[in-house]
Amino acid sequence: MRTQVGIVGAGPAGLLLAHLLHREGIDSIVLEDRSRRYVEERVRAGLLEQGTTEVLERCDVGERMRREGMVHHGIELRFDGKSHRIALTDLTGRSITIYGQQEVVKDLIAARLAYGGDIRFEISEVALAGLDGNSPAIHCVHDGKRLTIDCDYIAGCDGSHGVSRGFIPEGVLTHFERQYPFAWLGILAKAPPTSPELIYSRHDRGFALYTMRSPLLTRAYLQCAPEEDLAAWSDRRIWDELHARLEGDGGWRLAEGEIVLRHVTPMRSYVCEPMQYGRLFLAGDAAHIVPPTGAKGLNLAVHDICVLAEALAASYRGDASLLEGYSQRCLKRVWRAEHFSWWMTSMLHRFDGADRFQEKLQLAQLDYVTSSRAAALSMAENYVGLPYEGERR
Ligand code: RFL
Ligand code: PHB
Repeated sequence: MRTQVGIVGAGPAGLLLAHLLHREGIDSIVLEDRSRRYVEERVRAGLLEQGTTEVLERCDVGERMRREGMVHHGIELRFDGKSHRIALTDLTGRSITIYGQQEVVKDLIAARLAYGGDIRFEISEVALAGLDGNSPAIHCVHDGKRLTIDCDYIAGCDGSHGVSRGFIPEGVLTHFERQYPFAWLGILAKAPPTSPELIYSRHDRGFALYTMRSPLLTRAYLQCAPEEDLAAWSDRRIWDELHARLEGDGGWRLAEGEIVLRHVTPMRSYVCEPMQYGRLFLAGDAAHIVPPTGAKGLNLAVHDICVLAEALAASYRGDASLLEGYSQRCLKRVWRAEHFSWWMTSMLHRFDGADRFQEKLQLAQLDYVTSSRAAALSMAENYVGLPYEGERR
């Protein structure tokens, strides 16, 4: 088999790349190791920057998002029992949208199938070959048969546990990494959100985040230990902890409901440089991870893909310079988001063993961000997403 671009992974990165390439008349095959149902039901991110929603709308996959997405103009930071609003739109002129990542994935799969695009689910044994030559290939097994797909280029969009990056020879990549001494226990509950905006709460019992998916679904996260045993968390314990960490003096109360999903997410920062080797280009979580406190992972993946799709299209028109500069162009935004995500994480979480001095520093920073317009603006412009290169505000 032959295609122009072989894409490993049908997460948001791989699916958006296939879609943008199709609009440029470039052929691709998407290879995914999970089932369609699994990827369409995997609950993860929910917060889309305005730049991300604009990309999805421009390429005609934003219609349902426009109808069902919840546009937000501010967030609340809560500490010392009090709430402080960061007026994102007043400060930056931009907004954010709550729309589940799995909904984005469903929309992209539907768009691809509608034009007869090739996506193969439940493939296994992916191996990449010939990356440093002119005709790389993907070997894999699909429906019990061995397949070889010859390509011009390969996109490694297979996330943080993917295999693509592992086919780059030893010594080529530099890895930058930070582990955090805590994780998030995430839930999805059939409970109507009682706050119109997201609440990020720094609390002596640990960080908590209150968010949502729809007028009927609450999503929430609690800081927990990295090796936390989910079995030790009854529904009652989860709700009690959310009440304790999120409800302040103002009288606001969250609503409880049936918990339909719970999971523990480790917190990690990671970047590999460069994000390319020969004819292989890594994008999204395959190349970099951020802790979810800044809500940047999916948004970064979308930016990588916009840069990559444009560069691939230019190379088919005879200009390979954008492809050569792919990694450099992405990494500028990646490192800004790495810093912002680390900064949000450090400011809002409880660090076991931290002394009173460190706690006072966290509170001083929160006080500054919520009382100085300059500091609030700096936080807000990072949170809503800095402009894409060449874009003006
Ligand atoms: P994905 O989504 O992990 O997709 C990779 C795909 O590759 C497949 N795969 C393979 N396929 C073939 N062969 C193999 N050997 C393969 N190995 C893996 C996988 O099955 C999968 O389908 O990566 P992608 O596309 O780069 O997208 C990245 C995002 O998923 C991720 O950054 C976000 O979910 C991060 N994130 C958030 N990002 C935001 O921008 N806003 C948020 O509000 C936000 N909240 C979150 C988050 C991530 C979270 N968790 C669970 C990590 C909240 C949480 C709790
Ligand atoms: C979410 O809605 O799942 C979400 C929102 C903001 C974050 C992380 C996750 O920082």
